[in-house]
Amino acid sequence: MMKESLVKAYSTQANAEWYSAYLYLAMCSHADSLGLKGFANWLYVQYQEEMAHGNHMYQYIAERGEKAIFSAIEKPEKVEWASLTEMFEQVLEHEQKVTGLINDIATLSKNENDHASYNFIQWYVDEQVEEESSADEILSTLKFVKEDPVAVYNMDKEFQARVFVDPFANAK
Ligand code: OFO
Repeated sequence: MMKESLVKAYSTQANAEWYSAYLYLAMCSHADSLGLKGFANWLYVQYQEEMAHGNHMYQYIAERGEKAIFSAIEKPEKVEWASLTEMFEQVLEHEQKVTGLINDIATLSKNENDHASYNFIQWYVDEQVEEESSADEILSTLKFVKEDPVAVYNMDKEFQARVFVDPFANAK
């Protein structure tokens, strides 16, 4: 059993994770339309990770014997980006925003004296450090090379190797 405030907060966050997935899928589609298969692949893996984050949160609510609250998933605020730099600026900004949401949930879980939820959310706290760091690294590289075509080509090749690994595979 969970307090109502936590059921609401975790349901809202599951929705936010699924929205993140949707946003990255829109970015994937944009990269694909530019012929950047590696960037598209990187963003598709990002989409898969966000779906897993949302699903895992949903499963946690169910495991605690509660019913998740469902609401509409917003459409991505953008489907076109003027440059890769602009796109990755949005990735970083988005992840920073999500970090704030996760921190709020950690604080709420603690204030509600729900140690299981506080423990559960720590995985997401750590994940956000990694998410911000990888977005920042890509953004810095894009800025450094000023989107030089050869550098972008090499990045694109490198990003083709990224594969989705279900972070919760052992938890099922
Ligand atoms: Fe769910 O990790 Fe990004 O947002």
